[in-house]
Amino acid sequence: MGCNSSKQVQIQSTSGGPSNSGSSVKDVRGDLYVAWPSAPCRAVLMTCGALGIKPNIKSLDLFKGEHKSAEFSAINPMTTVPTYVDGNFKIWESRAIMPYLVTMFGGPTHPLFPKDPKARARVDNVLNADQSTFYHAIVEYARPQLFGNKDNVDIDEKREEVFKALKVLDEYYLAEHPYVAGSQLTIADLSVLAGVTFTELFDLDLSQFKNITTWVAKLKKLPYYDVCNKGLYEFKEQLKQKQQS
Ligand SMILES: N[C@@H](CCC(=O)N[C@@H](CS)C(=O)NCC(=O)O)C(=O)O
Repeated sequence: MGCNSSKQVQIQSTSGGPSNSGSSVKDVRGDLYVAWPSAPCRAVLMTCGALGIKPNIKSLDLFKGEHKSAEFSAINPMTTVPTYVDGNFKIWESRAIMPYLVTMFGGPTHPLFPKDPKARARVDNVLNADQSTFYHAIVEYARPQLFGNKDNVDIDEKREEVFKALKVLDEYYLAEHPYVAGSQLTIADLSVLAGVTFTELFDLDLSQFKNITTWVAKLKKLPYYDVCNKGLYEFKEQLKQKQQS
């Protein structure tokens, strides 16, 4: 998501996040920088929700260029969210943050990121496939629609690429077992779920993918889903209002 601005912005801590799910949640160390609609950020927020933890959430508005501030650039030179900071320890890339949070706060054998080498390899397989294929196709489809230059892009072609990627998810990963990496919920599900739900901004019809739609419906019942994904639906509403005005 590109949004350039050299504006200096004071980063604020915000309320909200996984603690609003109603279940008991433990405050944990570290600052988690997020933009609420962002898929990788929602994946990390859902990981916090699944672990029942709440770091200090710091919210950035990418459309106001808050991630380009001197303060945030000094933390993460790539100026991307999510970013997690605990003292001198700074980490970005959602698929690195999620395993870190699980092992740090859930322990080395937590089922969200299983310790068994084969089970872990399957989770890593999906996380990497998400980065390179599933979410990649979704971002390529979404970006021109959100940030302009739509005229130079064949959106139908981009949509077909999304369908091609999701067909593999549907006919291989989710045909074999109820969760993307096996019989249990893992961070791979949360990562892929955040990307797949991003397509809701465009009302993309995924009904041809029966396994995906069943899996999405099941995961949307997770007790922390609503609070961790509210930013997506608020953003969708803003886009709708913009289109109508
Ligand atoms: N692969 C990264 C992607 C991070 C990313 O690109 N985040 C977007 C928000 S969805 C962002 O920070 N964009 C700001 C920019 O590119 O300037 C991850 O999974 O964390």
